[in-house]
Amino acid sequence: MNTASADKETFFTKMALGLMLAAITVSSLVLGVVAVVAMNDGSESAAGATGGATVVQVHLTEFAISMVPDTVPPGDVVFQVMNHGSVEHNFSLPSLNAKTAMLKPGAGEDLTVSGLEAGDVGVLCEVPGHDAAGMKGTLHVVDGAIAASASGDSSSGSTMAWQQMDKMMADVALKFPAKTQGTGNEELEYTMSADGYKVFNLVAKVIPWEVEPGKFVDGWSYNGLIPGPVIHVNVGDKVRMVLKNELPESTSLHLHGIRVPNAMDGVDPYTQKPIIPGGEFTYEFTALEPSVGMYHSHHDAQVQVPNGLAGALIIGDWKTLAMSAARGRVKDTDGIAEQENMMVLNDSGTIGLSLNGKSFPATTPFALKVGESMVVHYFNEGNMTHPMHLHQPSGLVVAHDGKLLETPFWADTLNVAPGERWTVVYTALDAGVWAWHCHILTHAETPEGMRYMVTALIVS
Ligand SMILES: [Cu+2]
Repeated sequence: MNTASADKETFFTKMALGLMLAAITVSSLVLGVVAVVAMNDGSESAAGATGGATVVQVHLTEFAISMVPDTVPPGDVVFQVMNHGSVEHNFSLPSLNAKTAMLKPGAGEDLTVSGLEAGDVGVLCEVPGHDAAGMKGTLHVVDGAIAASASGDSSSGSTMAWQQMDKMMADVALKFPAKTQGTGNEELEYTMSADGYKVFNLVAKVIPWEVEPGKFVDGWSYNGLIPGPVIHVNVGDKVRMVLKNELPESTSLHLHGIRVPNAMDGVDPYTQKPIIPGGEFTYEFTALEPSVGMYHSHHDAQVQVPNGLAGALIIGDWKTLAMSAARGRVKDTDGIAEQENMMVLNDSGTIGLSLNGKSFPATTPFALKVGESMVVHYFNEGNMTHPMHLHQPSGLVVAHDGKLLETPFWADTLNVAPGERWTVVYTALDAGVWAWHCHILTHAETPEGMRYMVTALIVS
């Protein structure tokens, strides 16, 4: 391990321990902040403007464009563009008629734009569909903005001084868990109908959703939540889901991984007509077997699902089911998990790279005591496979797509492909704050620090 990553690991641990203290008193958080600022005192010497062009580091990934800095002074700008993704991308400023060539994964190009004037400049990737999936942004050209110079004096050869980078990373990390409006995955209450159905009411509507602190996007929600509310039912239950459409376009609802009559499969126009704006549709089925399912749109789904129209539907008591599959293999003696948690993955649309509808530092941490276990259901509602990694403890994978495995297996990093569900038992062995993130590194870190698909498990 090189020194830089070792330092970062140490720092994260310090930050996270600070976080635990912060849970006890607010004043300890303040002390923690003071301590970290003191620790990063060297940051005052971060590179500033020394004349010449401003350098902006541009990172292209699926499906995001990160620019550091994204606010520059008027004048000349050199965009150092790198494709960190796994498919071809380019970087274009359409209003200025400037763009790079199509860049293969791992390729880069410097793009110089002269005489930028104050104002906002839109940027995007020109591969069809990539801007709609999230590869767009805005460069702010502001009089008096601090420039990082192309002829900068960083001894590392990097255009961003390491002190500046460390400070940015610490600033972001210290905000975790940042409070934002709205939390997905709330349990949905039902009413009993006279004919013996558990009735769940859903309303699909577009809402402002705070995906990270201060960043509001148009979220496509069920009941104002992203992910949508969690629905729990028992084997044998008669289930009725009434969906009202308040979206600007038609929709439908598919019960992914749940055994239902064909007429309830939610695939318009085959099994039903689209639910038009203002319309309503009732889905009915009997819960025949234990399942880890998801309900999501099946109409204009490549827009509606990543924009937020997805939620978890669980049939059966998985705190017991999962632990019975893990019996004798995890150090939990009472046979019932203390928690059941949802981990909904997304990478596209207006929500973008996120865990349970939030991007770090707005993600919600999880907490266990030593000896306790949690059952985690991963759901991938995005367009890419995400290798999900919990630093410690490692997990016992007990079910795939809602079916118990004949041979559960251990994994500390688990690929979750689009549409898949994996159920994992994590038992807490050692106290501490354990990072929990997607291991496609561009889904977890940027030059400004941790972002996107990162949260933590706090073990006390
Ligand atoms: Cu990922």
